[in-house]
Amino acid sequence: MGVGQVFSQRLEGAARLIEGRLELLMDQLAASGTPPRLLAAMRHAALGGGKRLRPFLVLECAGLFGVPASAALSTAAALECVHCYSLVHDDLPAMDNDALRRGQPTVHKAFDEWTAILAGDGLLSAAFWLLGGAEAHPDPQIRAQLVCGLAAASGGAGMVGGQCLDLEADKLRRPVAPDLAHVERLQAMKTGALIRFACEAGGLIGGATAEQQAALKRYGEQLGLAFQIADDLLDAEGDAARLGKATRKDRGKATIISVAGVARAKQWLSQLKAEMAATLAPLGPRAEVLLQAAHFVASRTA
Ligand code: GRG
Repeated sequence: MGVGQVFSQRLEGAARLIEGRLELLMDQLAASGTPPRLLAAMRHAALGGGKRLRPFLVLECAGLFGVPASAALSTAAALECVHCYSLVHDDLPAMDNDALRRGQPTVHKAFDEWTAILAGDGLLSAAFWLLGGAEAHPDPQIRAQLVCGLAAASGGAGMVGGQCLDLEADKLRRPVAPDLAHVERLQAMKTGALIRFACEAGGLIGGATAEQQAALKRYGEQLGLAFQIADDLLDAEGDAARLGKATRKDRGKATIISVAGVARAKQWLSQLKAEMAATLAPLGPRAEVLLQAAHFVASRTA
């Protein structure tokens, strides 16, 4: 079997596992009294497709240290809950105002705005419920580190802050200077922080040494940047039907493409792939699938 096939199988396997855990989560939420309308909207957001890249990274990075997928599944599901909540809120009319996500109507289109806001809130809370529970890790100190790490990655100095920087230029008609450092910082917060944390979380669960943890963090940062460059290229050049969401949404925005141009962005992606290979080398042959993930992210078409 080719290495690329190994990666595809592992990504599909991770998606199946994570979807099983998310199904169970929905059952747990139903049993604990979540109103049916809210639950239906949360299911629409969390179980309506998606590549499941972030949970895959948690499972693979924990797997580097011999951790079975079952022992990293709660953390992986928590991260996916945060990601799905961010997509629901990002799609709202007050933010990006999108009608299509993962090839389906966005949550506020399938339900309505107030339900979509609450579904996002419910998913964010569910993430921390998952991480705080004993199933996430037997050691409460590790659980506390996972909780704090996800809060930091998703909060004001992470994803939410990045979203704010992105929107304020647009909504407050405050055009930002086309400055690569600004765009890189914004993207590292908005998209990069969760991807980086997925890798770090795997290391935390697996008991990585400080050096191994630093390598996972570095890889996560490089992968997050590659993901964003690829996302910008897809917005500029991709096909909406294949992507299952609108394209050409970035026109007029400060993005890596608008600042650096398509040719330089593509060159940067190749450079990042080489850098990720060097970052992963000390983690040994088990990290080969993570390198394949880097190639997948850099050359993805959906
Ligand atoms: C609303 C707090 C808040 C944050 C929103 C993640 C995000 C921040 C906005 C999403 C807008 C967007 C398209 C960002 C570009 C990168 C990105 C997160 C793409 C979607 O992630 P994928 O490709 O999606 O992993 P799937 O559907 O595969 O899970």
